[in-house]
Amino acid sequence: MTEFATPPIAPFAIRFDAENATLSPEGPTLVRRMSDLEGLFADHDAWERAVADGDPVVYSVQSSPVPEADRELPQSITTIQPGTTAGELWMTKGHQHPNHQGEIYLALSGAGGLLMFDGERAEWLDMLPGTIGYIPPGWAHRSINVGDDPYRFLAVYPGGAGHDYGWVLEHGMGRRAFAGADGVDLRPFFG
Ligand code: M6P
Ligand code: ZN
Repeated sequence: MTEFATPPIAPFAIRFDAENATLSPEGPTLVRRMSDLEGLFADHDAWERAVADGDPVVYSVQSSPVPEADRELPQSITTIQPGTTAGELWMTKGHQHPNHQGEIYLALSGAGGLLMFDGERAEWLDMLPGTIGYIPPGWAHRSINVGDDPYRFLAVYPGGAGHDYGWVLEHGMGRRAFAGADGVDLRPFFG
């Protein structure tokens, strides 16, 4: 048997309920409201008004009980509500993995986009149910709801990957996604 400094958890089954987009047994659930997204929307005044006007839930992340620890492989289901703030589509905070590890997303329902940025290049993937979006090492990633219904996706990532949110605040995400007349309108991040 392999020896580990920190013993991994024992094998177990996780039930994925596709209709309700839940994992059971359940791990922690994270809820992010508008007030948790300071500095992320281009229009700061509009963000402030949205916080004052009910501080809506923008997205939630339900995890399985697999811990975020080295060598483990946690999963989570993220649900982003439909909406815009001064035209900018509702989105996750977005993060970089400090050790530049990869990650995969599987779109479950609704219509989304996966925006990735490596500091120079920006890439956009349309995420419709059944699409696996591959996030290569070194690409910061943000998910966006581009439709009128909640957008849900399953994420699987290395437990030691971490979440560097400061990287996104410092470098941006290359593009911003706005609701356009014919779908998503991708604009330069700064300016
Ligand atoms: C996915 C995974 C999680 C992440 C979540 C929300 O479920 O990538 O690790 O936490 O999306 O994204 P963020 O952390 O950028 O708010
Ligand atoms: Zn990640």
